Amino acid sequence: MSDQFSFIHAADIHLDSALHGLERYEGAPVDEIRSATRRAFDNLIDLAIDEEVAFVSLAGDLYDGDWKDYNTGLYFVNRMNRLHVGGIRVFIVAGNHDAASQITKHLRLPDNVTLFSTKQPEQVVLEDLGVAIYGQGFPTRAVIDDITQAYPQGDPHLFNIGLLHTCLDGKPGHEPYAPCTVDGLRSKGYQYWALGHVHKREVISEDPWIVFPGNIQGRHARELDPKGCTLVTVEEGEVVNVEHRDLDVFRWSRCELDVSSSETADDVYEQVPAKRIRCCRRQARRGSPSPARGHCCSYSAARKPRTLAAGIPRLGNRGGWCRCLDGKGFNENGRSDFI
Ligand SMILES: [Mn+2]
Repeated sequence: MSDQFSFIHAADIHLDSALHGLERYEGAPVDEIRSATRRAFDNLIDLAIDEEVAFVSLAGDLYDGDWKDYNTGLYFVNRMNRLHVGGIRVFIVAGNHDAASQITKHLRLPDNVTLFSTKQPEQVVLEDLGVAIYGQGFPTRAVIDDITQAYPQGDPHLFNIGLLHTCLDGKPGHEPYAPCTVDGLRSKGYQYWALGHVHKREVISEDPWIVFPGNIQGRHARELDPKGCTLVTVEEGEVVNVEHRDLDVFRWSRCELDVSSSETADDVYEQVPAKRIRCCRRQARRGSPSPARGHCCSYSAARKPRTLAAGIPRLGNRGGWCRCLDGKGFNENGRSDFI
């Protein structure tokens, strides 16, 4: 058994997903927005190689549904080959969005990639690391059963990882797919549950570790704040470090504006820069550009807009870009099935 290794846990990649509600605005950096999920995924590949992780686990929703064309698949295979060259294995379970993809089923992946069965849970043992990984993908878009009941018990001599796309015990705003319970997960005797489906990062438990890493790129104004993956370090069969690493290339943050003295949308607009910059500074993380040169290119015509969502693209000296929403908040163009 290897004394120490690390792995990446990511989920909800939604490759080539549109960033909803942005492209139609004049002045929006359309090309940057369109490629955001790929560039965030490139950051994940770079991180895996830089950190020399042993493997990458992807807990579902690799794609955003059926591809518009084959380029999405070719792109993904190309990046898997990069990991192959780096000696990094990849373990994937299909999520509800992947189940909708027909072309995916015919994709030839390099042999460093394991796509778990959608029929029953499978176990893969990595002898060199002393690791067992268990997973089952979604055969159809809506899985309503607790599929973890059929997951095997963990091997007490190995470091056990469960890979699962699930709503857990129900999260507001998320489709109730593959429900399960924390107690049910605990009962398996695994050391780490690598979950996907919920787009907001959350550590559910530390003993054992049960983690939603969130998605790697916010796709609309309801997917706020830094997005990325979880980097896990294991030593002598125990988790010794769990940290979030940002991967996003375009970020949403939320700023509250006092519009009590604003009569028109233009009045609100005038407030935006200073407020937005303060907010963005709070949000700023390594690698984020200063948003000071940004401009607000569009806002709703509501009389009393109360909410501003600022997208902070990493566009170097081209600055930031943001969008205002009306007082109804983040319901504009909402899709109930986006996750
Ligand atoms: Mn998802």
